[in-house]
Amino acid sequence: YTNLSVFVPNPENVNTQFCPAKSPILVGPLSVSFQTPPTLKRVQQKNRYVKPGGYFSPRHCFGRYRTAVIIPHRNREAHLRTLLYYLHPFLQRQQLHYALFIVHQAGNSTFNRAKLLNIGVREALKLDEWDCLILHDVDLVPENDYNLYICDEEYPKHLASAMDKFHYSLPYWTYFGGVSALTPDQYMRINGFPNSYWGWGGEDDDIAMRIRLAGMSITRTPLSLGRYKMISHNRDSGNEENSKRYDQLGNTRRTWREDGMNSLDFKLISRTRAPLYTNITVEIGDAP
Ligand code: UDH
Repeated sequence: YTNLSVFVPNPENVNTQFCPAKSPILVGPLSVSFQTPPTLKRVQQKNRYVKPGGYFSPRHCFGRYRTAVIIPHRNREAHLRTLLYYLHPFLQRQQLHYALFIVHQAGNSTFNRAKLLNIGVREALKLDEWDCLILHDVDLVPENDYNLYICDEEYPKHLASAMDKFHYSLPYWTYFGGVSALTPDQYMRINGFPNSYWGWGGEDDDIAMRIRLAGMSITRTPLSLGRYKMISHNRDSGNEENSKRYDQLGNTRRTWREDGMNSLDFKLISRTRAPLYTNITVEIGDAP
């Protein structure tokens, strides 16, 4: 990790012009189906311009946007392979400079999605300058590549506005779960995500509240484009429902300034460049 930035201009790239503002190679609606998950080798073969660590730069023009996709993960290898299979080509068609970061929670303590995302942001920002941070569940596959993985300069953006499990509409008006996009500046303005939601639920509503408390609004991909298929699964062991979440949400306006990026504490076990993503394995402690 001495030479941190991978975004040097592609030496094969004779054209130093910026990519067009609108990628000409988007296809719109995609057909997504979950049968046997592909092997990593197959995903690699289909994405031969992806560099170690899951980095990509467009080959025939200079990408306008640098996007880091951060995925919280534990024990969902088959979902991860499926997501990689669909997401790499999707991002390449959007002509982004991008990289994928998998933040892997080590051990068997209670899962903590939001804390893993904070860690992913901290580590990704050490490696490169990013215009946009995409916080992405492992089991959600986008169904339309006009749903651009770039940030809105003014407000945090919710990308998974129409999931199949919610009948392709929002479950409620302030919903901010699944896949979202914040600039590093927006992320820091809300002090990142809460570290204190252990187990399933509540952290996405806390984030939505932070956005409002920091004086911003939520913007969204239109429902016609923000369509996602969820790979169906049962609730994971180690990610039981967080029964404290309603109490916690009642306190967010008092806690958000102290609980977040400025109180983030974890132990980095390893950071490695796998062929299709950067893997960050961490110990994050356990619920109090
Ligand atoms: N995650 C993991 N491993 C876990 C738990 C969560 O990787 O053990 C990550 C993964 O990225 C996942 C995200 O955290 O996409 C969110 O967790 P989730 O998928 O459990 O949450 P969601 O609300 O599903 O999507 C709730 C499961 C309800 C099952 C109902 C059965 N019909």
